[in-house]
Amino acid sequence: MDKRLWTLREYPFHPEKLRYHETIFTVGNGYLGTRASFEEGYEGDTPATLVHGLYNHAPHTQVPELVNAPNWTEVQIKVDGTPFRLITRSSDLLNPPQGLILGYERALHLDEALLRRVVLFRAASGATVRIIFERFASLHDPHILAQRIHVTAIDGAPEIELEAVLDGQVSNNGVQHWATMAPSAQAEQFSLFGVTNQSGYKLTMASALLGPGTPVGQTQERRASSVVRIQLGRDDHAIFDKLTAVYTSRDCADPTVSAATKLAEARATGYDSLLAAHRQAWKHCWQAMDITIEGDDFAQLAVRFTTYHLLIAAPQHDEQVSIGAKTLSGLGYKGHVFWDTELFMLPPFTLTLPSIARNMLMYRYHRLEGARQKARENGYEGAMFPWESTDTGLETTPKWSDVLDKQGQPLRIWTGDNEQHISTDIAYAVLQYWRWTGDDAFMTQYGAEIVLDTAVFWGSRAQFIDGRYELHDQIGPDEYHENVKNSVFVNRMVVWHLQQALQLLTWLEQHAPQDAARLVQNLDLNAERLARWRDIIANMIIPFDEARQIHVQFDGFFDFEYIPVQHYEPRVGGLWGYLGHERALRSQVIKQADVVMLMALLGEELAPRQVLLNNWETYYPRCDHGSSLSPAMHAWVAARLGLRDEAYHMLRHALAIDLEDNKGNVADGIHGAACGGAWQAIVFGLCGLHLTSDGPALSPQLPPHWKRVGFKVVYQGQVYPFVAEA
Ligand code: IFM
Repeated sequence: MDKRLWTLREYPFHPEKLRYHETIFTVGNGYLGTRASFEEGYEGDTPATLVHGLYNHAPHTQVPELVNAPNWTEVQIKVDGTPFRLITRSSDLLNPPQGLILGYERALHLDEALLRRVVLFRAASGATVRIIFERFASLHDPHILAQRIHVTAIDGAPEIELEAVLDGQVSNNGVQHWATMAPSAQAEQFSLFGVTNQSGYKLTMASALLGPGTPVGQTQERRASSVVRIQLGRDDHAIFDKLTAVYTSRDCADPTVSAATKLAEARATGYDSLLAAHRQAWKHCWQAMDITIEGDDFAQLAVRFTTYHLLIAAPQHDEQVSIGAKTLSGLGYKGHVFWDTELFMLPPFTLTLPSIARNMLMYRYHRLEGARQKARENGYEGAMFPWESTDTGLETTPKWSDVLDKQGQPLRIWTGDNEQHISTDIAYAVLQYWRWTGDDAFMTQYGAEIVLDTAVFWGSRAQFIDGRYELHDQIGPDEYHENVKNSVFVNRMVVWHLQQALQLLTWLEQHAPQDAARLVQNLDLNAERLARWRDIIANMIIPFDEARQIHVQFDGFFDFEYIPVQHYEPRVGGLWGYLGHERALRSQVIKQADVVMLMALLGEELAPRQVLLNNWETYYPRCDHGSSLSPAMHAWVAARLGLRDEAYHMLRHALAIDLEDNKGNVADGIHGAACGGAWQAIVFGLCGLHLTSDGPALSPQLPPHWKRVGFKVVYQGQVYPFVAEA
C-alpha cells in the first residue's frame, strides 16, 4: 500500500488555515463527527462534536440545529510547569519564555481513520519533549472515542502534568443549547451529563484517563477532568490513554448507565485492541467503497478523501438519521438534511454498502408524517418533503437569511416554500436503491409509500391551465432564479416520477397484492387520481425551444440579461456575490447544474444525443458553479457526451472543493454533496457504469493520463469488481 495516497498532511503548522484543517481532518464514525481542533486549544479555534439526530431549537432562533456536544478531545499538558501551546515564534530558541514548538506534523490516515499529530516542544526550563497525539472515533463501536498521548523526554528530565478534560462549556456560535451540563469526577474517571433546552435530549460522556501516576478528579462549571503528574527521566517516555464513552437518550433509556457500562468495557479492551477493531471495520468499508485511480495521484488521494468524509458521516446503525449538507464536520447549514443526501451522497452507498443507503431512506420513511403535514399546511395532498429536514420531518428552512441586502434588510429565503423538487429527488433515490439492490421487502413495506405519496402530492400540485399542466412558483436546482414558472427540471422530473409511480403500482398489484391494496386504500389511490397522473404525464409543459433544439430552463429564462460568466475569472465563490441578488435573479447566470442535472439523472431518456449536446453547449458556459453541487454533475454529463477535457476539468474542480477550499468556506464543514457527486462522476460519468439486461456494464471515457480505474459495486446482492482502462 502506498501510504502517500492514503494520507493528508499538514506540515508545518499553518495557523492561517486553522479552521480549514479543523474541518478536513474531522474524525467520525457515522454516529458522531469531531472537528480536528487541537487538544490544548488555539485562539480562534472552533471545536465541535456533532452527534447524528441531536437537534435542538434554542429560544430566539429561527430553526433547530444540530447541537454542539461537549468537547471530548481536550487535554492540557504542562512540561516543567510550562503550558504546552502551539507557540511558533522563534525569537528565543534557547530561553523560550512560554515554551516553543520546535517541530510539528499532523496527518490524517484515511485508511484507518486515525488523526495523529507529532510535536517537539521545549519548555521554559529548557527541557524538550516529543508529544504524539492520536485520536479516533471507533467505527467498530460508535459509542467509543479514543485518544493516546505519548510523551517522550528528548532533552532533560521534565515533570509532566496532564489534565484530560470533558469540556461542556460549548455553544453553536454563541447559541446555547444545553439547559444543564452537570460534571462529576473521581480519580481517573470523569463525566458530563447534559440536557438540551428545547428538545430535551439527554447526553452523557464518560471518560477515563489511563496511564502512569495517580490521577485526581476535578470539576468546574460544565467541565470535568482528571489530572496526573509524573516525573520523566532522561529518554524516558509515558503513554496516557483517554477513553470516552458517549450515549444520548436517542440511543438508550439511561445514557449515564450506558456510558458507564461502555467505558468499563472500553477500559477492559484497552486502546490497542480498540484500535485494531476500528482498523478492521475500516478495512471492510474501504474494500467496499474504494476507487483506485492509476495515473493521477491527486485524483487518487482526493477521491479517498471525499469517500472518507462520506463514510465518517454515514449512519451504519440508525435508520432515524441522515447526513446533513455539511456532514458532521461543521456547523454550516445547521446539520440540516437537503436533497444533497438523496441525489449526491446516497447513490455511492446504494451501490457499495446498501444497508447504509437503506438507513438513510428509512429516515425519510419515518418522516412521512411531517411531509404530509407540510402538504396539508400548503393546501396540497400526499407527502411534500421539507427542503431542509431535521429530526421532526417538518420544514426547517429559515425564512430569512443572515446576509443583508443593499438596504440592510435580511433576504427572504424561498427554498423552504418553493424548492419542491426534493420530494421527487427522494423518490428517485428510493427507486434507484430498489433497482440496484432488488430489495423488494424494503420497497413493498416502505419505499413504495414514499414514491406513491409524493406522487399524490404532485397530482394535487400540478396546475391545469388551458388544457395543459404547469407548475408555477418553483425553484429548480439553480437557486439564483426563484419562484419561476415551469422549471424544466421540475416539470420533467415530475412526469418521470408519476410514470414510475404508475409502473410501481402495477408491479405491486402483481407481486405484492396485499401491499398494493393497503397502499391503494391508505393513500386513496382511486381511479380518478390515477387518471389525473396519466393526464399530467401526457400534458405537462416541458419548456423546449424547437428552433434551437434545446430545453429551456424555465419560461422566460432567455429574456434575462446575458452575462458572460468567463469574464469573471478567476474568482472564489459564485457570481451572486458580485452581481447582487436582484441582478442575479434577472440574469442568465446559473448557480449550478440544472438542465445539466436533469441530463445526469435521465440521460438519453430525456432526449436524443444531439439535444443533450445542444443543452450542454447552452448551459455549461452560463453556469458559475456557485454551488458545490455543480461541478461533479457537469463532469458526469460531459463524460457521457464524450467531452473528456471538460469532464476532467469539472471533476478536478469537484475533487478540490474541500481539499483546496476552492469555494472558500470549508471552515463551515465538508461539502457532502460534492463528495458523493465526485464518486458518481467517476463511476457513472468517466467510467460509464450503467445497467443492461445482463447487469452492470462500463463504457469508459477516461482522461488520457488515467491508466486504470478500479472499483466494486453490488448489484442485486452480487459483487461486481470493475476495471476501466483508458
Ligand atoms: O442543497 C444545496 C443547494 O442545491 C445549493 N445551496 C446549498 C444547499 C445545501 O448544500
